[in-house]
Amino acid sequence: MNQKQMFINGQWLSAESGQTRTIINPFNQQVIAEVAEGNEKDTQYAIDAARQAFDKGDWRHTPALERGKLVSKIAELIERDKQELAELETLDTGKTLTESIADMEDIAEVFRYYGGLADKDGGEVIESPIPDSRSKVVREPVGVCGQITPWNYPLLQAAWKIAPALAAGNTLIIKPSEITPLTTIKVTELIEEAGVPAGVANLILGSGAKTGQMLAESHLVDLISFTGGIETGRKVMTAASSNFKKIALELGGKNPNIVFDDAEFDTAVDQAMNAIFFHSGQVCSAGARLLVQETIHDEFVAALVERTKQIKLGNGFEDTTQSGPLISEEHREKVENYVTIGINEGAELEIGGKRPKGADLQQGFFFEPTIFTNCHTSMRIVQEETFGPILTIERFETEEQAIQLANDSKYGLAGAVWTKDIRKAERVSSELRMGTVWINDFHPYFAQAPWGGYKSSGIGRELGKLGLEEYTEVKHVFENTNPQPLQWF
Ligand code: TXE
Repeated sequence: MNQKQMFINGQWLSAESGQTRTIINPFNQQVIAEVAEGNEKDTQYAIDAARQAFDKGDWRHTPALERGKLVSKIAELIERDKQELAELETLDTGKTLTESIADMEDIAEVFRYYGGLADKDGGEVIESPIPDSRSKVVREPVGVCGQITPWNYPLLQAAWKIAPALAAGNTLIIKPSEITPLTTIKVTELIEEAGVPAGVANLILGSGAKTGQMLAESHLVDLISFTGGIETGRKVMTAASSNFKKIALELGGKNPNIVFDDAEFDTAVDQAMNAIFFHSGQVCSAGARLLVQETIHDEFVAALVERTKQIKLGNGFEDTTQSGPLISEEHREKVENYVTIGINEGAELEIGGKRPKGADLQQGFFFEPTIFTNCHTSMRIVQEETFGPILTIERFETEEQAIQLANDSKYGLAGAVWTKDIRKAERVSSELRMGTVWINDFHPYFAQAPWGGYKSSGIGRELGKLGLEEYTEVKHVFENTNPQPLQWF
């Protein structure tokens, strides 16, 4: 098996230490790749390359139109290799191929969007209050960007970071999750093929504690963008304070899905399933908390349990599979532990809560879709991100109570409200302290609209115009057109 390498300063390299890491398919634990395992030395080399390319290279002076064309070219190459990329993503994460193909289409769209946006902000002329002067505001690239991505949407998360960083004229070092690096490696090949200059986009592979931590700490890095868990996010933020680098954090959520009794019942049931069980709940915006109005609670739960019994777990490459395995044994143990926590807290287990029995599922990290009722916001299982196929159901009576329960969380990434009464939907959505609110839907996101969280769900926004602005500094340039001595001193 060929070893997959890192990409630093335009060259494909093994780790300086010679170490490698074995990548496995979470569906059957088969080895799918050997990849270089970088450490602090490799990371320093990548940081130096990105620094040099930013400070001494032409990239930041390349006209934005040209940078945009290159970013759009990457979009075309991703589309060309969509099938190969999707298969790699399914091998690496276990998610269904249909989902991976949809991911690749979204990813190409993200590159295309930022390719088009690159030259659209020409700055702003300010009406100066001082006679004989000119004043303008321009946006410039931030500099060297460290980018750390997780394993649930490996290439999608990388795309949200790489595309705007390049479009804005930065140089970057991307560090994918050590357990799912394959599509990021492949897209780096496409970035090279598109003709992005050496040193501008660098890829480092290795453990978060060594490589990621160093990106967050380094004084030569100007911005760190991180998507991952809340505890790691805290470490990244602390490390980033060493030189007050700019930070962007996306730290997940525990997202409420509020269903009123006047909602379209069957659609709300169907979408509540999708909200939580899509990609086995390993989605930062998963609708893991269902809030159902008292009057329809029992009927709604019964319908959900019935539908949950029919979920087909299996190999992501088979057409009949609806949901794949969890990402790793370690993660499955975490999810399993939350079932014990929920039971001990007094939640009622309606379905699931264990590893499935099927003979074809024994080698993979599968976990049954699980539903708890009788849940309250005082429970850890309602407050903490399980990041697995665990749905907790709470009851509410009034609109005010639904809002109060939904907001009773340290997180604030996303939420949804289901009702036919649009005034009520608008009232509730304006009260929810979340970065995204869906009305009569769950999960839609796209390149044009910003994504990010309130409260402990993070800092900053990705996607949309704001996602590009995160990668820029703002400079005010003031010119005195008739300079005179002040005669003060
Ligand atoms: O993520 P980590 P883990 C949540 C989810 C999950 C939990 C832990 O609840 O169960 O996080 O998952 C890199 N300095 N999310 O442990 O550690 C690491 O190499 C710098 C939500 O797998 O956050 C990887 O590239 N970087 C989330 C990235 O951080 C470090 C998606 C994410 O890994 C580092 C995934 C360090 N000290 C998990 N330590 C979401 N927001 O969608 C690790 N890393």
